[in-house]
Amino acid sequence: MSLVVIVAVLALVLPRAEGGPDPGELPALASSRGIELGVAVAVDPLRDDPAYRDLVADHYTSVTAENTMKWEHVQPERGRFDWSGPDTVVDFAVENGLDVRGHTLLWHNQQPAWLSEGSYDADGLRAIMREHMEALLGRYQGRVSSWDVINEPFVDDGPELRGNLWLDTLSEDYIAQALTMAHEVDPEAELYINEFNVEGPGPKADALYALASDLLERGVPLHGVGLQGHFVHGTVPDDLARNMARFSDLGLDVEISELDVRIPEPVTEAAVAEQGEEYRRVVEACLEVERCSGVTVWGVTDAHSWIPEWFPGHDAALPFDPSYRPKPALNGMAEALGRRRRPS
Ligand code: 9MR
Repeated sequence: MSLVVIVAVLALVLPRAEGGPDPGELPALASSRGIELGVAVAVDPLRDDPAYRDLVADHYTSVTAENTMKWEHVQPERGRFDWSGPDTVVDFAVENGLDVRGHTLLWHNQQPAWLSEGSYDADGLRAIMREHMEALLGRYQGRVSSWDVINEPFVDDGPELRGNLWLDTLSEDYIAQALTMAHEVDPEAELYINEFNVEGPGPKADALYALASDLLERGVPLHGVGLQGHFVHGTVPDDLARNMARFSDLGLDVEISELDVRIPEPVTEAAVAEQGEEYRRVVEACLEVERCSGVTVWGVTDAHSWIPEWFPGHDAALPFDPSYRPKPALNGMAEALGRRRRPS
């Protein structure tokens, strides 16, 4: 191989040094700034792919199970629990000194048919909720530090609460009831509401703010809000920090819980470079906010992302490419963590 080829290959393979610290320092930098840098993981590559495991362990401080802790996987039939996937994630995290965000308890998607198609009165549904929480939160108590208790409670684009099994059966109070129950089951866990399209200010973000304020006033055990952060390249809000700060000012932790920045095809080198700036800005926004507890990226590499399947015509949303090479997004996060101090 000629020198030119070797240099070209190294340039592709090695993390770029310019513009910030080595991405290998990401976990130490995040810890020194007092935030988690997390990533959503899938069970199969975690079991079968050592390079995938290394990417996670070498660059992040926490993991979220992308799918395997959801109700349809954990309790596919009433009273029958499958711990194989969740155990894989939690064992991996413990072995590598990573924290675990629990995702998710009450959601309108990925429910098993016995649950979504069953018909229950309020007491019956509350009993099901308790069985599920006692099994899941109970099993991982002390190893899963926070839970998305409520996922996506508002309709996609609006401020109205979403009709779902829980709301239809238990009324709007289902949110308070679920948080209270989760706190009874695991009093140490940080309990979150997680939502999308609420990252910048707007009517849906205002509705989440009003809901959180009301729950806190009533003494309901809510500890944080997750703003998911599924962004389209070019539209990452400028006022992310301002919107996050008002939740922080309520005394809540606030995090970017599912960050990705999808790029409309054709994906150009320029767009990938700009995406690096967008990832930098998101981490900077978190660092500007006193109670921002972290940023979690929604998937390890572009080969594992949910984007191409769900948004045909978009791709390349994550900090590693399909060949596991680091992208400017990884450097962008390192750059933000390397230079931005937290407010005192
Ligand atoms: O990334 C997840 C994807 O693999 C699943 O097919 C999908 C099913 O609904 O859920 C995705 O994760 C979602 C997360 O749990 C909640 N916020 C939106 C995420 C993307 O849809």
